Amino acid sequence: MKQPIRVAVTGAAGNIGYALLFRIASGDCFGKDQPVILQLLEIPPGMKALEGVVMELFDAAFSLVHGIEITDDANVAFKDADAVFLVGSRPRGPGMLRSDLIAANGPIFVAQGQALDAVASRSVKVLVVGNPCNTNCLIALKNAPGLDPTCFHAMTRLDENRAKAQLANKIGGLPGDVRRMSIWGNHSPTMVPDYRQATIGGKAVTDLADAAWLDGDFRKVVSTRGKAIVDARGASSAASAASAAVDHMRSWFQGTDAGDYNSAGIYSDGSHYDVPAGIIFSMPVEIADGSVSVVTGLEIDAARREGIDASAAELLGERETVAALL
Ligand code: NAX
Repeated sequence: MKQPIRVAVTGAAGNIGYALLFRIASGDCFGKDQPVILQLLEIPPGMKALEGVVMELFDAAFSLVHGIEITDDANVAFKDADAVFLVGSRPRGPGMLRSDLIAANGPIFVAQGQALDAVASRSVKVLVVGNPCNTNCLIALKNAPGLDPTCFHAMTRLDENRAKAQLANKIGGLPGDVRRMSIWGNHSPTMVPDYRQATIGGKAVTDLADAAWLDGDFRKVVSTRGKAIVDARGASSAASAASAAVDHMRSWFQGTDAGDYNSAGIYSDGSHYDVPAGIIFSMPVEIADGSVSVVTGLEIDAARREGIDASAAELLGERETVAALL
């Protein structure tokens, strides 16, 4: 049996947390032979509910769970953590502007960035899920100067999964047959779902689906799916978000599949695809042995270029809004 790794989850009693913890505990994320110690963070009003979640984890009798700690102190939750899911934050409510959400959630990521800097493993992998996840990720990264910026990702895997499901449903086939489907930019309606290199069952998506649909409804459905779920469910995506977080962290720890890549919000150093430096921008990445590299040489046509530039402009604006927190 391997040595256990330490996995921290914030907002552990929330909707995403509830779906996520059981997937981690069952080995879906880190492997069926990888024990975990769960270090769960909540704010004081969430602690009682978290105790209930822990009772259920206990009752599920997962052999891979070698310990569970619960706390309302980030310095305890992140101590020696190898993997961290930053989920805890406020979801956007009805009528709430994106700028209101940034103002409400930004300070959380200052404190958590500082705690990661102080106590986490120096090779920690931090996935920011709480929205606005790109900018929250930037805040956490900037408040953890002792950690390499490559330790931080924002989650756009849910957008990638949504795109794969839409393509498979339209063309025929399984979502798992879709390869090389990229999401560029912000986890917001300005994201660019880029199907131009995508294949399904080895065949180019552009040969199988109508161009008007790909540039019309496909893009619209993928980029506004979060709102559609809220409208239908009365609550934001939870189980599908948890599933995407599992997929993202699994790829980060175990690598991307040969011949394929996945999307991740990473810290831009300005050297890829003319994306400005100093923002967290989703790009296609390949991962091997925990090392993440941007897929280079992809052709960007005029429509994608315009979308990428618009999403970068939005992220530069968000960075401006949180300048005092960086
Ligand atoms: P919930 O409100 O169900 O749960 C959030 C939990 O976080 C609560 O239990 C709350 O007590 C806790 N919390 C709040 N502040 C905290 C802090 N400072 N430290 C620790 N815990 C804290 O929301 P849920 O549905 O779980 O969503 C969580 C976040 O994920 C939201 O910001 C939401 O917008 C975001 N999402 C991100 C997605 C993505 O693809 N990146 C998709 C799904 C989701 O919208």
